[in-house]
Amino acid sequence: MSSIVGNPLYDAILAGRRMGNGDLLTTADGQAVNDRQFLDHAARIAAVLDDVGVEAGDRVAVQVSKSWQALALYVACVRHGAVFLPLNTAYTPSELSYFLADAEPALLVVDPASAQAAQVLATSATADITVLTLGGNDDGSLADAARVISPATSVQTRDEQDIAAILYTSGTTGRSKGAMLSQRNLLSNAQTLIEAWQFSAEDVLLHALPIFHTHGLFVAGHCCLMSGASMQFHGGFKLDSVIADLPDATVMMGVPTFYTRLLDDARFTSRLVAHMRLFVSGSAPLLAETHREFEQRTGQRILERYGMTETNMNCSNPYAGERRAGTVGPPLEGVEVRLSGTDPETGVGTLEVRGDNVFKGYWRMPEKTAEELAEDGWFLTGDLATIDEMGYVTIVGRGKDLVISGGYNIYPKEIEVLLDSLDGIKESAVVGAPHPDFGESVVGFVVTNSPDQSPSEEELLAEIADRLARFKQPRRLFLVSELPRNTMGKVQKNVLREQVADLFS
Ligand code: MLC
Ligand code: AMP
Repeated sequence: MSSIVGNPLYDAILAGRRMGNGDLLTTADGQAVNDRQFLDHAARIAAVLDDVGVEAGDRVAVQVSKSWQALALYVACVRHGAVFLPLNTAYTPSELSYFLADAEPALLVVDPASAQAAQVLATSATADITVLTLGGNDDGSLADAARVISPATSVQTRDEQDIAAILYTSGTTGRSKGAMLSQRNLLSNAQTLIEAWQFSAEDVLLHALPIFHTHGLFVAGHCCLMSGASMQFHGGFKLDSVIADLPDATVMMGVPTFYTRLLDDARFTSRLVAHMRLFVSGSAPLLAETHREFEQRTGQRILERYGMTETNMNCSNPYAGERRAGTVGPPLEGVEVRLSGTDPETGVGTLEVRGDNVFKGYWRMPEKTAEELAEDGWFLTGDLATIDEMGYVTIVGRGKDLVISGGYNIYPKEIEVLLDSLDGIKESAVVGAPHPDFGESVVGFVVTNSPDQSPSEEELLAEIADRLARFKQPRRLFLVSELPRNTMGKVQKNVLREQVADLFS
């Protein structure tokens, strides 16, 4: 395979910034950050990385509030050749300890408020982990060090096959897997999306997604960084701030919850978004009904696309052609798709994808990698789909036991393992129930050892509260005498899903 030397990902970011007008972003509270400031800050952080002994290929685990300095930390890692490992800010210390043990980062960066807990975890880890802090207001030890250090002058050479990031994704076994993404994976997908969605230096993207996942960091972040576009950089999705900024934006990317929340607000009108050229939705299914309501209200059709942490973006409805509600469009340029195990009656099969976008495997899990990523490059997504004669892909369900709540993936197995480990619990089953705001929400069924002395729903929820990120915690737990099983003894989750189909409506 041919390789380009230099530092392809960093070079593409630099080239992208040269195309712009010098402005990178404005924060929701009005701070303007230009390209020079941003790149200088990234070079300073790169110097700090060097100073604390981070070497090319070392992992840098980051669990910090969203800020432009946190984005600069990502770019600093790319520049320095370190492997960026972002973590959801909702993860509890017990979840964090797993990632530290598995990834063995050289550096852990956390919010100042979490410094003490992080130091305890780092001290008890087998790897030698330095802890630095970075707060949402550019406070903390990393921020202080970056302010006084001289910016790095050299850029680490990287091969495009080198790993640039590891993003953890939960799995059906309950153990999170680190998806290794190379410079090539990230760069090729960013270039494809910029072309497909016609990004230019004229664009202003309203960025309200978290930057610890593919959607906010690579899809939204790279499209702007590499095209010269600028961003309205929000700390999170706050309806009032989003509505205040929309008139000056040209593009917004979001999970379906963003769009349903906007539609629930009377201030969201066609006039408000007259200046917008593109709304993109992904990470979870967008209801065809939301798509239609959106068009009726604004006159604009949402562009739905489909991706995964392991693959970046695979399919997208066309920018110029027909955007079909309920479908995720044809494969993107350079991405191949096919179905396996197709049911001849329904045409539904398991979707497989192949292309430069597909990851290099799971960190230190060769068996798991071999199960899902074939040697010839085809990756088994676990999503069930149909493909029509025009090549449009429709995701009709999931072969994997997964709940997607507000765009966050939650694997029931992880919650079941935790519930089963509690005193007095015999077994449990966790399913997703339809939810008007989050699309799906987590609900659990629990069988206790002794019905006479069983813990209450509240007690059980309290017991898991500090061991599981809030978004993964069941919104309801039902104590039942047994779980429905088929003749093979397998829990019938479809029966449980039916029982809670109207729970949140
Ligand atoms: C927050 N909470 C959630 C939640 N987000 N619960 C379930 N599901 C979620 N997604 C909880 C909080 O803990 C809190 O609980 C309450 O909900 C409100 O908290 P909040 O901080 O006010 O959250 P809110 O602003 O409502 O957040 C909702 C959201 C956010 C939709 C804005 O979850 C979000 O930004 N989601 C985007 C996820 C994303 O980027 N996914 C991309 C993955 S990449 P309580 O009870 O304490 O009040 C990927 C690949 C691809 O999938 O294709 O893109
Ligand atoms: P993650 O593991 O967080 O990267 O989430 C990837 C999963 O999100 C995919 O395997 C799909 O199940 C789901 N997903 C992403 N985009 C869409 C979409 N547009 N429609 C339906 N499901 C989606």
